Amino acid sequence: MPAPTLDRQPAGSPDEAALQQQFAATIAADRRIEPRDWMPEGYRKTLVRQVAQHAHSEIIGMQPEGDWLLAAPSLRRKAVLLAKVQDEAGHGLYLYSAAETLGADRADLTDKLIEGRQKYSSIFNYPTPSYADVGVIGWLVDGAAICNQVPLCRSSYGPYARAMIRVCKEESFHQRQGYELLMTMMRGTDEQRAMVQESVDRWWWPSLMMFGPPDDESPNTAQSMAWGIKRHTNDELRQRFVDMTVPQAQFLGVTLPDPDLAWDEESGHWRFGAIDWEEFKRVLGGQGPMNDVRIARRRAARDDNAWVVEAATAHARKHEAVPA
Ligand code: FAQ
Repeated sequence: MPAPTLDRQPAGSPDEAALQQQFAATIAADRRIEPRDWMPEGYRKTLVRQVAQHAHSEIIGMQPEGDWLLAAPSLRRKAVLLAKVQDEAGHGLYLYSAAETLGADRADLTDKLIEGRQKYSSIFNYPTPSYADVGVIGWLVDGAAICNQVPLCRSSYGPYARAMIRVCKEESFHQRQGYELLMTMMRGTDEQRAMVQESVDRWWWPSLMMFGPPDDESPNTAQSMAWGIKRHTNDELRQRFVDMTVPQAQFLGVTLPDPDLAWDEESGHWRFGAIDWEEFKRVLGGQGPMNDVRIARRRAARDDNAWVVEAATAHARKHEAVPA
């Protein structure tokens, strides 16, 4: 794919002020910015940061559930899980491709992830010791991802917004398969019901942290919203997720581990207790239960498979060199 022409302006092009004005008008009219369009460097950098973090999350996010592929309890469950984990690889590919339209290099982004210079979602630093975790990840983690990502289908950057449409369709399917798995377990034995509850107890609070820091501690939200990259604040989406999920928990028959969870008639929202932001900071700082394992595996995948990339690249070059 040719590199975008962000910095190259054709001779006789309007000066930067006019380009800036055109960009602002496109955003104000809620139209899309495309790779060929001029964009401020800050806009491009913010998108590369967010899209790369998102892509890394999808790829690292294959690991927690991937751990259950060989131990799924039936062929059907194994096939479903395999399809889901493959979908996550696909989401990573769409997102790395979107980042490439901004001039980023995928191999470079991967290096930055492995060196700790780019982030991935905090949620994937928690372990999956129980098979119920597969269902709870589908229900809560994919559920949170949907809340966060459906508005991104209207993001101002065209390739990101379009990638999100397909990602969201697949995430909805993931969420339903997780919920179906949990419903099946809840109809099973007391031991199975206890497994589901124990898993919900571990994943509930980390799922709320997925939406990012509270609005008054989120350095990027205001600018990202002004640029139409984000459409809602972190707290707005977190509240939307809680409101959506509480009735689902009631229907499932599990208790969410928050004694302060209460319906607020006046606002029409579920009020919830204080999130442990110190834990969030620890996980972001590399001190989560699984940070080291996740990055070590990603590093091994990059290094052990380098020969495949080399071979595929050599093959592609050979074909490029042969005239059609
Ligand atoms: N984890 O100023 P803000 C999925 C960072 S995909 C780690 O609020 P922003 C699918 C943030 O980057 C899940 N870091 O930042 C799946 C920033 O650091 P920086 C991923 C976090 O960007 C399901 C700093 O904190 N989804 O689950 C987190 O405006 C099941 C300050 O934060 C996306 O990436 C966090 N939770 O808002 C796969 C969606 N939160 O970069 C497998 C797209 C914040 O300045 C299985 N991203 N940080 O050093 C977004 O919507 C936004 O980037 C937010 C953060 C909302 C995540």
